[in-house]
Amino acid sequence: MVDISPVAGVPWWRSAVFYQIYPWSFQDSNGDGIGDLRGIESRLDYLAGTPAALGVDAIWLSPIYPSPMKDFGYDVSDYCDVDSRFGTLTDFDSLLREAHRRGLRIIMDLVLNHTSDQHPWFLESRASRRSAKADWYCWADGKALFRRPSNWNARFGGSSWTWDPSRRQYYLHSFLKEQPDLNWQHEPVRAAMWKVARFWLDRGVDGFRLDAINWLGKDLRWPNNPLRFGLRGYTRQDHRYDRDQAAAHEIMQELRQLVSAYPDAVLIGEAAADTPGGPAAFYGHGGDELHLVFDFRLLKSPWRADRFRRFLSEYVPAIPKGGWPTIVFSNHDQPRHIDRYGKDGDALARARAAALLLFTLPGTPFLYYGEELGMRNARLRYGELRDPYTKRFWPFRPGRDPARTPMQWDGSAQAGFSTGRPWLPLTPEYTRVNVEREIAEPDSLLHLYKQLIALRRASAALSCGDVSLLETNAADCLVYERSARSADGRTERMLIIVNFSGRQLDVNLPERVGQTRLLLSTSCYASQSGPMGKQMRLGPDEGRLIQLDV
Ligand code: TEU
Ligand code: CA
Repeated sequence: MVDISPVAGVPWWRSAVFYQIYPWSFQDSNGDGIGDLRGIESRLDYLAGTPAALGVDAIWLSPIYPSPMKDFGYDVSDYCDVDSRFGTLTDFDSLLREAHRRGLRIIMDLVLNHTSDQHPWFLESRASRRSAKADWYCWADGKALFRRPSNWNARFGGSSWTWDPSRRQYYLHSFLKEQPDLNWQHEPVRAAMWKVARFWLDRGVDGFRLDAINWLGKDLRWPNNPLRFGLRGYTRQDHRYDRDQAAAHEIMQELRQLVSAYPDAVLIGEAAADTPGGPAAFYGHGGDELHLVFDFRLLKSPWRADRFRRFLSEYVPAIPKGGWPTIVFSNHDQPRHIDRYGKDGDALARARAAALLLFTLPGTPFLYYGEELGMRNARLRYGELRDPYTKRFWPFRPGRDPARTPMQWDGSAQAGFSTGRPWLPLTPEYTRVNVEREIAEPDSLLHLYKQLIALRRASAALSCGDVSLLETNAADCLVYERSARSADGRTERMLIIVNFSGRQLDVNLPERVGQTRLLLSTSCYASQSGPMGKQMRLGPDEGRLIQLDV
């Protein structure tokens, strides 16, 4: 058994289900084709607080701050306000109040590594080498005439250095050139950003998702990155010096200290999957950094039992004591998992089995809006694209716009998202794949999500129990047990079996599993729930949730 959590006194974010809202795309309230805060507020009943609701516990809002939107909000020009496209601070307070009234928490997205080039801090910093904010960003002289300070490449293509004619120096940008990197070794930068964190915590938000934290530590002497084999600029170098330096951990420790004054606030970090030590490094030692860290190795994995097995046998045990895993299959940066898993098989069957994994693997699940419906990646023409990263690598990389299309509420024009023309097109499936339709269909993916969330909520074993991996005869099946001792001293045990193959499989369970009772099958064709034996036949891509010792 991997002991990963005490059952009693579990902090809310360990047993919670998070729902990521991409503000551009959830609900438009004023017909301009762009989602907004009033729109989100009008849809809260869908998420929580009523018996019909999905039943999630917290919303992660991708950035809503004023922004030139070069990176759709991840280029912030004012950290303490709301972009006028999305509404006002008053709208935000109202949204937070209404969410809290339903027992729904809200966490903000905090972009620490960089600001927009239109942020007043950068405007001042770039104005002159003698300005009060001269050292707030990463400025450097060229190595020689017309030579950049280093060979560093930006995540979104091209060099990380751009020449600024007014300062006659280069500035560093790890992403777009409109996203200059802050200098975190400069104390006033930290003080300013911690003031931002307090601004939102004092307003009542429940924590932060921290953007791109492994970029915070870099070598300010700008040594060249060693080269390696790769297909394009960014992967052709080993990012030894432009990210992943130890300084990021100090910064996280400082933030954790600050947040400890707000006992219920959660810190969730986004670190690239290939950061040294893996994402687990950001839990710190003895719980002195982040509460949760995204693990993108599942987010990038195909539909294969061995990959998910590795999650249980390697990734989870690597998490230091006091840490807790996250389960995330989709987000705003990657193609939706229904298409990733379904590439060479039955997409819907796999999305259903994946839902079982999402809510029963040990860790805090993160849903990306619309995945509960089975929303697909949109096939967009070049002229329809909005995201500069997607445009730059189109059509060679799938990019991000295909997973950012408007939420599909119903079968009417614009899917109930807007009365105007949406900022990105709807997926063509929306007349079939939408909330209204799936509420009416008992076998829908939406109902399965709801059912699983409810089962998870009622079960200490599923929400925060221990986990152990079971070996069986079937390598294409993942079999694991979750267990927890309840207050009356009884042990609750749940068995999860997922068939990752597109074929029927016979699985022999070890004798020691005891009595079994089927609680749920992800297959629409499966037989009724009830008692079952040690040998079972699973349908293609079928997942089962089984109660033990009943
Ligand atoms: O992403 C950081 C990150 O790791 C990206 O390189 C990601 O892999 C990329 O989007 C390719 O799919 C965060 C945000 O999630 C992303 O939306 C922002 O664009 C980026 O930071 C810059 O703020
Ligand atoms: Ca709007």
